[in-house]
Parts: sequence; structure tokens; C-alpha cells
Amino acid sequence: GSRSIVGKYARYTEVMSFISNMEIDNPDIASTYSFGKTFENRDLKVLVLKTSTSQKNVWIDCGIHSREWVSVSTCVWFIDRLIKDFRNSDPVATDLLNYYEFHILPIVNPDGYEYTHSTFRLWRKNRRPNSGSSCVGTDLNRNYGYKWMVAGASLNPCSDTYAGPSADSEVETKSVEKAINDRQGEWDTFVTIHSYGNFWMVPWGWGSTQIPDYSDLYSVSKIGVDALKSVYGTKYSIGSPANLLYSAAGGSFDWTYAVANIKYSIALELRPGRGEPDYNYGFVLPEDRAPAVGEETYVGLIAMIDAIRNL
Ligand code: ING
Ligand code: ZN
Repeated sequence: GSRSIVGKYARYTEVMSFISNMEIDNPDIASTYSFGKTFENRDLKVLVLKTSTSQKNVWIDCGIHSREWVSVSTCVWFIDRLIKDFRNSDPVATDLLNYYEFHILPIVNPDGYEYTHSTFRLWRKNRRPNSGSSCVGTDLNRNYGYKWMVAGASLNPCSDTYAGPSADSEVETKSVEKAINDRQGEWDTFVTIHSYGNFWMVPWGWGSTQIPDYSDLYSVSKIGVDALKSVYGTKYSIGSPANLLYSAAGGSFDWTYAVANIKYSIALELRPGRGEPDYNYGFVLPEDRAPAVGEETYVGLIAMIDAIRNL
């Protein structure tokens, strides 16, 4: 089968085939690398888009929480659009690919993602069993090794925000940290994509103190949300998880900001947002919204990253 998965809620193997096909069809700019295996032995595979002149890296990941399907479809949309814009000699896409290597991980948590397709639509965590409990899984966005367990996380394996037995206990978490550490000093931007709520977020997740770079991150985020809104009028709020949602420690972007030293560490919550007709769908946003969410998010992220490049 070879249906196009762009703008669809695709399965893990379809997303892996998609990035392999991108690599085969675009050998001048696209390559892939695997940096680990999940508990259920699925490949953690990144698509890289770059030209020979790139000098800094951007990381974008999706699907750390398996039920957030529109996150995964948005990473696929981003890949498709960036390649098309580059092929069409769009000036911003050309400048961006001449300066940046984009490392895109479309599914951080493939075991959980497949479980949401096969068994339970609202599963959030990974799928590693917990010793001494019949409850399965760790919340990967509570498992990263910075201020682990200081807020908004649980030590109960049955909780949806179970932080794991220790920081970095999960192979998915450890592997992402290693992939980033292996290219230390090359990153200037990290974006991790969730749903839902229409939030464009800056650290910290762990608590409500403001980061030293808040005004710089706010400025580029404002450029992102303004560009995003220009597409279909979707309104985003900018702030930290602690201020917009709740405090939550052990999240990936606290780690990338504090430990990996990636200044522009950003987390998105895609649609639906409060006050929108779709709000009650929550994580179960209908698939026919995926193209619009992908498109507006692409436009917002490209605007933000181009602003960072021009600093
Ligand atoms: N929201 C995120 C969560 O992990 C978040 C919010 C992002 C918290 C980054 C901390 C750091 O709870 C969803 N919907 O998962
Ligand atoms: Zn999430």
C-alpha cells in the first residue's frame, strides 16, 4: 500500500516508510539515523534535512505522548512542506536549510503510539511493565534527568504521570538525551510537540520561576504565534507550563534548556484550544483537522526558527 500519509493519522510503520521514502527521493538533502530501540524493539529514527552548508541544528520531536495523534501528523506535515518549499526555491526554506540541519523525530514513543491504535486510544505513557505493579508504563515527559520529581509527577506506576523508578530510567528518554548529547554545542533550537490547548511554551515546566532568557524566548515565540494565527486565525497563548497549565518536572524541554544548553527550547500544545468548537474533542481531534493544524504549525515554526537564525 502507498497511500499518502501527509495530513493523516498514520501508523508507526507508515511513518517509518514515509521518512525512508523521503530519504530515497531526496538524497541531496534527506538522510535518516536510528539512535535506539524502544522497549518493544521499535526503531527510534530521525529524519535529517540539510544542505552541505548547514552549521547549526534544530531538533523537532512529536508523539512523546502516544494519544496526541495530531502531534505526529504535524511532524509528517512539517517534513513534507519543508521539502516541497525547498524544492520550489522558497527563499525562507532555502535560507533555513542552508543554515540548519533539521533533525525530526516523528514519534518519540512508538510503543505507546501503536497501543493507542490497537487497544486503548487514550494511552499516554510508554509500554514498559513496572516491577511490583500490574500497571504498565512511564510518562516519558516526567522522566528526563533535570529536577526529576520535584513537581507535577507521581511515583505511583498506575498514574498517567508516573515519572519512572528513577530519572532517565526509560530507554526512549535515555536515547533522546544521548542523541542530543552526541551533537553537543550544535543545537540552538529544540521543539517538542504535544496536544492540546493552543499553547506556545517556554521553560520552566518544573516551577513558576522565570528563566533568565525569558524575554528572548518570548520574542521569538511571539513571531511564531503571530505567523501561526495569520493562516487560519488560531490563537495561541505564550508562557511556561507552570503559568499556563500546571507545574511538571522531568519534561524534555527543561532538560534541553538546563542540561543540554539549548537556549531556544520550546514546547507546543496544538489544537484544540479553549473556546474553540473542537475543544471537547481534546486528544481525539478528528483526522480531517490534521492538515490545517499541520499547516498553521509549520508556518509558525518556520517563522520562529527564521527569526532565531536572523538573531
Ligand atoms: N502537556 C504537557 C505535559 O507533559 C508540559 C505539558 C510540557 C509539561 C513541557 C512540562 C513540560 O503534561 C501534555 N498535554 O502532555
Ligand atoms: Zn503531551
